[in-house]
Amino acid sequence: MDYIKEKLLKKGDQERQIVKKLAKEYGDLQLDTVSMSQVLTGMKGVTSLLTVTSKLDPENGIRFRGYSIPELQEKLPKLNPEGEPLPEGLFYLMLLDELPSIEDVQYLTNEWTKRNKVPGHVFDVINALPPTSKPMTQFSAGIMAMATESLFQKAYREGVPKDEYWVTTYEDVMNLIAQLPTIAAYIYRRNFHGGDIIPPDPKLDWAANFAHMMGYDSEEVYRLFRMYLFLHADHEGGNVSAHTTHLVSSALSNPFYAYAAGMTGLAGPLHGYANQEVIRWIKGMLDEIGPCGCADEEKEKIANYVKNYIAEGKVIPGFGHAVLRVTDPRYTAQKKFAEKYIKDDHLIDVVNCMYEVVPPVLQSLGKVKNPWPNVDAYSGSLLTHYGIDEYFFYTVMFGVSRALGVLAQLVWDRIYALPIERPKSQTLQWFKDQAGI
Ligand code: FCX
Repeated sequence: MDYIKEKLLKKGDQERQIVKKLAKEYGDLQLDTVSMSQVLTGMKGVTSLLTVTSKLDPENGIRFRGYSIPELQEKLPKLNPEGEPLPEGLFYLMLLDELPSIEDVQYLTNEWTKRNKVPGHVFDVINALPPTSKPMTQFSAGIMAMATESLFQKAYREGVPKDEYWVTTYEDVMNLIAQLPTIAAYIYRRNFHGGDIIPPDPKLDWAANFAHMMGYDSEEVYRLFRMYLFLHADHEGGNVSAHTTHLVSSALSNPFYAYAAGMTGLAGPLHGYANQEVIRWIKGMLDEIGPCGCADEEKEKIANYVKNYIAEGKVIPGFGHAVLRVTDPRYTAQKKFAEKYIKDDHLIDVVNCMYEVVPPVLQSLGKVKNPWPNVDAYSGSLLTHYGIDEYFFYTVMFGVSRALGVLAQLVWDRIYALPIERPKSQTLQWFKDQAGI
């Protein structure tokens, strides 16, 4: 048994007992109350999920197992002191609740390299779709096709005891994460580089290899990918991609089905699709108002464009959040990356200018709870700077990163032996009755 599994076994046994005890002995403890408004506006703030990998604070942003982004930029292993942390380290932390050493991170890099061979039929499934189909359609289909390899599904059919479900879940999760960059890069090269596929380089770490297979081989791009795949990995349990993965897996669907379902949720414009929408939106704006800096009259032009766009009933991608009430620390981390590595980039200047223009416009509407930029406002401009300007692909990259968090959590869902999820729904008549109308 590998040492990560041994650690999981030890820690998992203890925590499983705690979860069982809480459910049995404290089952009647009231944790929250639910208002009419919460139910009818997306259940925001209703405590109803157990997620151990990360927790989102509205004022301070995400903490992974208690650590903020700046703390992890300090503490997680890097390949060079001034570089970005390796996403392998974040996965280790989310999975084991322990800061990894560089050896732990290298173990994961090697393990994912060993497991990264994608079955041929997955590419056949992707190839069966027209190249014009959206990258997220191809990505989800590819993940579904990988389910033929699910060890959890096989073990379940063979009647393995419930307490051991997590063992094959862990194997599926490790295989999935190992193979996702290859699948994603395949879709990228198929769609945008005439199918000229680049094989993985066993000498590279997980993120750098992804960049390499997409065709980008500079140290700065490797660093960008390490940061990108670190920042998008998890945002506690209630967001659409995490919650969907968790919900589907609660029916004991295999990890491939569960994660594919999460990815179809990520593909929504209010969630991960905003990652690509931002660049499409900015390009549309620049086509209309022309190239612009951030002088007062240019700010006014941007503000008018924003106001007109909202007046058409549309949202400004990259701004707002269901939980956050401040500028997303993931935005700030990317801005710092730009300041460190990039000089004179028009698109990045426009993104920076939007930070000054958009929030006051959103505030003036009087209904937007968070006018500040989120993670998606910055990422596309960084990728575009390095030549990755096929913005229709960005959500696939987000998806590769999101696997780290939602799949680490899935292992814990199985360790805790969480049951099938089944909240109560009511009819409109019932809601009217509650209100007495
Ligand atoms: N532009 C214009 N209007 C906005 C807005 C924005 N960026 N953000 C919120 N609003 C509007 C909402 O549409 C809603 O209007 P309505 O009452 O007429 O329907 C009102 O403000 C209240 O919404 P609010 O409670 O502030 O926000 P929600 O929790 O409902 O939604 C999201 C949060 C993120 C979906 C919303 O801010 C939005 O649509 N943002 C743009 C898309 C985006 O960037 N999504 C990515 C978010 C995130 F990073 C992720 O999950 O990946």
